[in-house]
Amino acid sequence: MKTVAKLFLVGISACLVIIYVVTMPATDSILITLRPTPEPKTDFIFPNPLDDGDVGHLDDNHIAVETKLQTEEDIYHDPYLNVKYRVDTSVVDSFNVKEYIDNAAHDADPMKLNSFDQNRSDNIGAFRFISDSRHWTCLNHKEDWSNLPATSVIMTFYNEARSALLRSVTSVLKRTPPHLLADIILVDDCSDDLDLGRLLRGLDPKIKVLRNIERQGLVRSRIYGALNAAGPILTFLDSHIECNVDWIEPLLYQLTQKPRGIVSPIIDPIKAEDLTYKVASSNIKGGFTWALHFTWVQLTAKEMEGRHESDPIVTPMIAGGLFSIEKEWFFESGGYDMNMDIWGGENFEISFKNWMCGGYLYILPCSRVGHIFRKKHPYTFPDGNGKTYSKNTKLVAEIWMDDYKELFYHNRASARYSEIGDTSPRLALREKLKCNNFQWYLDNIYPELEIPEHNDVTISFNDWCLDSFGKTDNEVGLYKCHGKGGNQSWQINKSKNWVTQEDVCLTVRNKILVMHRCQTGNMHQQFEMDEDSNTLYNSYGDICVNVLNFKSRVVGVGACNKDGVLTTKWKIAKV
Ligand code: UD2
Ligand code: MN
Repeated sequence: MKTVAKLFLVGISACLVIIYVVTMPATDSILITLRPTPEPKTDFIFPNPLDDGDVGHLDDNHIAVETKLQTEEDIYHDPYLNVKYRVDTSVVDSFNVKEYIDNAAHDADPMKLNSFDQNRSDNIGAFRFISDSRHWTCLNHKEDWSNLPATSVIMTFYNEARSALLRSVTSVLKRTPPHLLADIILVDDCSDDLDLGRLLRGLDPKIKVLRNIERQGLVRSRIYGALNAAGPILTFLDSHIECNVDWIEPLLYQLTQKPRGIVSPIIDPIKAEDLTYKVASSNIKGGFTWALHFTWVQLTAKEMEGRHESDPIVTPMIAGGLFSIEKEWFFESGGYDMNMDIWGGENFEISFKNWMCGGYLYILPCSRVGHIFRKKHPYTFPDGNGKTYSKNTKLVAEIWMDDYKELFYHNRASARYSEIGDTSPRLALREKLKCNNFQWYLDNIYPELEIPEHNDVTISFNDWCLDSFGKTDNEVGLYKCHGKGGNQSWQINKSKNWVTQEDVCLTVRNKILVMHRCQTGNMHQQFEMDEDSNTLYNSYGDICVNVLNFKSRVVGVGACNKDGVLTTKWKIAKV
């Protein structure tokens, strides 16, 4: 027993070290960037009256937990992905706020485990009053809220701080009229703390808890949640949020008016450092960069013309975490791409898909939900976060962005070499839904997005193209020109004399050519393109890029028009 316990401790410490090391260097590029939060304006009603909050009025009885061992029957087998999760059926019929919070994992540094101040979160407790951040005109709504459909709320979480998860769930219970709340599905994505989700069942009979047997990431977890949801509407929320007053009604009402689409609340930032609730502007929408990095952007002058602060915001993108959608439309439009792992990318796919395939995306300023925005991920990514983000966004680019995927590769070079598996089922979905193309989306939904000029070329000889085969440090060769760009698409950087595919450069290595990371000053990577003779000349070796053996498609370097060797005349053409 002792040895087992020791091993366990060693294991846990090793994990903590790994978590620390992996999360230390926050990769800024894959975090959501929020513009600086505007300070609350004077015309916001109830400006921050009771921000420090109270501990709520939940049942304070002692925990009476009788753990029933789960049997094989409780294990659900997902036919689609062959991944298992359990539905928690243990008896949990009461809940103790203090014990639940006190028994959470803690670290001496309160920012360490969650990337937000856990002590502060614990002190706030299960519930607090927050400022009603809506514009005052929202109170005069003219919509008929008497006949709205009920929603299921789906919250997936991985190693969430107990107090934050509890407050998220409590804010849903307290600020959603009971007849509009079908159930709350908590999906525990295999957190270390077995009781994190399970005990919350003691809060309310509407709470259902699923637990993944292996970590799946938020995409597959949300799908499991959706498959178990009873309501006709699905509302997805992160696990560190606080719903504000009347948050759900505007979302549900909009879906009764226009069922096929997605509605999001305005996401009010809760500061990670002190958990203060801030008010976000109602004049921003979701956008993105060509590296597929989510950004908030100001509404255009045209959109601001005659705009009222409570008008819906037509947005090219949703942030991704907080939104409502009809269950029927969610599944009919293909749910999520189940190939996406852990975190990231799914917000692009669901946004592009909705606009391109007959849906819409609105942000409704009269619905407000606070969310703790963090500066770095508090959790690990089994494959590393850069790699995972590249994979997920590459799936988006390959499936939804048509030729514009090249712009994505320009800006996220590493993605060119990510393995993404079979895209044909998602491409078939795009066919089936008779979706518009990406050009339509850009023209109609995001016309102000700047499209950098394409300067990609092919370099060919007798219809055989110079091809990197998508690999670094591997021999470059010839392949029949396919006209699709990709590994045959090159950029010629005249100032540095580089021939590149994003940040990898055509490089002379002995007599052959390989792709290697571009290095300023590396003479083996410098080629002059002579536009009269159409030759590629490396002055360092005084050599030219030549087809060495056309029959076996070998390319390499050799003397330039000397000693009877004929230098290859390349044809350069725009992709
Ligand atoms: C934003 C979204 C988030 C998601 C993400 C892109 C908001 C407010 N948040 O990032 O919902 O769309 O962009 O993917 O719009 N989680 C798991 N398993 C995991 C990792 C995360 O269940 O392996 C949970 C996590 O506990 C949280 C949710 O997924 O509840 C989103 O993760 P996050 O809060 O780290 O993402 P965030 O807000 O930075
Ligand atoms: Mn979040």
